[in-house]
Amino acid sequence: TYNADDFAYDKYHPIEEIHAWIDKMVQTYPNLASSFVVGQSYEKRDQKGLKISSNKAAVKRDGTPVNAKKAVWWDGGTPDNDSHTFSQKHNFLGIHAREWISPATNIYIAHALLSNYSIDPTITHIVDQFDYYILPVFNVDGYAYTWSKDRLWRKTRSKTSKPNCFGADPNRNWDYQWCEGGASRDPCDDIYCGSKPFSEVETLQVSKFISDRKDSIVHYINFHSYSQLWMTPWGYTTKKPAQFKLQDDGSAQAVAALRAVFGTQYVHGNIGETIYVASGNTVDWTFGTANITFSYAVELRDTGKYGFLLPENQIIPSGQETLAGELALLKYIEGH
Ligand code: ING
Ligand code: ZN
Repeated sequence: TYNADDFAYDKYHPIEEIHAWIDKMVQTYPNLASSFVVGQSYEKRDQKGLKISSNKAAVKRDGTPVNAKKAVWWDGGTPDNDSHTFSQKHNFLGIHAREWISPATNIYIAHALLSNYSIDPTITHIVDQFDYYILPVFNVDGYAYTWSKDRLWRKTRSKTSKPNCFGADPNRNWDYQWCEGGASRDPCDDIYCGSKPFSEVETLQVSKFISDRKDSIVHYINFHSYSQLWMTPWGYTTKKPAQFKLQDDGSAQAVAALRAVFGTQYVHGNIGETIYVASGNTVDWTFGTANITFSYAVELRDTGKYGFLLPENQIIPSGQETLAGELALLKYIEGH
């Protein structure tokens, strides 16, 4: 019944359609696209992603070849697709899987890279320069649940020690300064850190996938919504790492390019000071443990008017401006 030929980039899609879209990209762009499965979720859905890789060798600006091609990872809400937790510093309630603009933006950007390769010189160059691992929906069970039962669900869907409370926050479950500030030990909370680091199969599997490739991955982005922020470690503390300026200068490039498209304003800075302290998060681990210097957490549109329920007519504009921001950041990373 569902035909991926007709994929509507200006609509939100359930998980089955997103996975069918990945297959369609592989069929349509066989020289560039392949799919990968990180593993199965708690409820046995695939954590399925799209890899974009051209056959051309990466070259430096002076034309000399780069020995081993570096890679980039993007995902839609570590957990989910979310955007929510302003519960600590701001008083919004947040639930990741509800952040539907994150997968939609990943899909828009991936399709832009594939469909403009060999047409647009900037995109052709940046696709030749890096391999891309894109996991549009990280928290597949939570995302499915936002379609079937509770539009504002954030967490995974695993059983906990409390019979009526389900799931852990996939952005508090990572094994780096786990369950310190800005995380909860109560399974009923939205920022529940889980029973132990990587208690959730979804975070464990992504961490292994990344560890296996950590020497090649130079850039990681974890998309959330909402608040319009472009952030870097640390999240577990308000302190900044020694490489903060190197990281945040990339955010500044991204935010300026993003704003030039429609005037949308993003704020950039370290997670702990820009949004709130949140320990056990994804990018603290990708930076602190996997040593991926260019690790970013981005909160997409908007600033609260619609929040998680961002209207579909903002999907393409959000995709266009975020693509511009990301292309500027990739160019910056390429030069460093
Ligand atoms: N916001 C993020 C959250 O998990 C965040 C903010 C991002 C914290 C990255 C730490 C690291 O609370 C949403 N909306 O989920
Ligand atoms: Zn989120």
